[in-house]
Amino acid sequence: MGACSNMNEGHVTIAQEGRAETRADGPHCDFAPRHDWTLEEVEALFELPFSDLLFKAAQAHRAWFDPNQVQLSQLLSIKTGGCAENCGYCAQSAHFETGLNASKLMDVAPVLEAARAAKQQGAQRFCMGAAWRDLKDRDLPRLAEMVAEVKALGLETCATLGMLTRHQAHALKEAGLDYYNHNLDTSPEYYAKVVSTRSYEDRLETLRAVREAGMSVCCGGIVGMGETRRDRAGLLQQLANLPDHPESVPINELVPIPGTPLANSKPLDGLEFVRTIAVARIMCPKSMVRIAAGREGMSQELQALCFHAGANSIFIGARLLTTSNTARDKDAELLADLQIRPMQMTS
Ligand code: SAM
Ligand code: DTB
Ligand code: SF4
Repeated sequence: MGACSNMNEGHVTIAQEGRAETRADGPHCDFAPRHDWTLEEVEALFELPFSDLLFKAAQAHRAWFDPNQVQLSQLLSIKTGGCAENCGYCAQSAHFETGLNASKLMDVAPVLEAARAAKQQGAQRFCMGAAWRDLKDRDLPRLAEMVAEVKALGLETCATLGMLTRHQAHALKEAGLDYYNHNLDTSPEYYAKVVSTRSYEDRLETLRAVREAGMSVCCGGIVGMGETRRDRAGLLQQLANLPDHPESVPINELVPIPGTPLANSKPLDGLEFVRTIAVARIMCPKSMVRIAAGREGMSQELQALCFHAGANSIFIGARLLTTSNTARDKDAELLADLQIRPMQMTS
């Protein structure tokens, strides 16, 4: 990563895993990141013939990454359920009867135990998720200790704790937090149909605080919530037109949770999921594009298409936050079949 290999001047040669590659950066790169996408342009990408779309996405992928490498993250729910927000997809909202047992913020020791196990299973990044509307200052000391100790294990650190103030973002960065996950979830137009206890602008404000504190951003969305293709295009337009592209873009497919308003949403067509991945790759060419929630329900062939369309990150481990994930040995088998290797991390 770091320089685009698809241009004609200003070449630099980098050695990667014993392979010399000619790569270059600069204004002439065909797949240079852009921040001025119109909705019509994004919709036009979605409407390309499938093979043309995948070819373009694969080119964008190869311009910035080794296409045979994948980044591996593992989640842990460090504070489950009882959340004050009413996100219509979420098992953890206190507004819906989902049968989930709420729990308090975990102590540092069991979190570290889970992080060690995740590292042993091959995780490169450990993501700590809390079902909070916003972070309370009283929880900061424990979180800071948690983050510092997870980082000391040699893992990248990520957290998703709801809305943050500027000083909280700085404190987390100080503690060693590398990434903050905060999703825009869908288009600005569809957002109010999914959640009414916070606004799109609230989300953008936290993303600004995270950036200002110097952390990397993990920001994506959910598909399969009954939104239109135009909404999916609108989400990707918002993500790509941020001042800086999120370093990680998780694309979640809705995991239907009985008891939530979206429990009976019509499942998204698999090929439309692949198209969404491909468009995300083209629009955010330097980002890690993650097949996030919903992967357990996808065939090996569908996942292979997603990788071909430019996905280069997954969640590993038996659990996401409250729902199950593909078994580790099944993932190991898939990656071996596709000859995709874990990415070499630089930090
Ligand atoms: N409370 C924090 C927040 O909302 O930012 C962090 C946790 S929240 C569970 C993180 C993300 O997980 C959501 O923004 C959403 O994109 C995704 N998510 C939650 N429930 C999901 C579900 N049932 N299916 C797919 N994705 C889901
Ligand atoms: C993200 O985009 N997806 C993850 C992570 N960021 C926090 C969460 C997925 C949750 C899936 C439903 C559950 O397990 O509760
Ligand atoms: Fe709370 Fe996050 Fe779930 Fe929304 S998505 S209900 S904020 S835990």
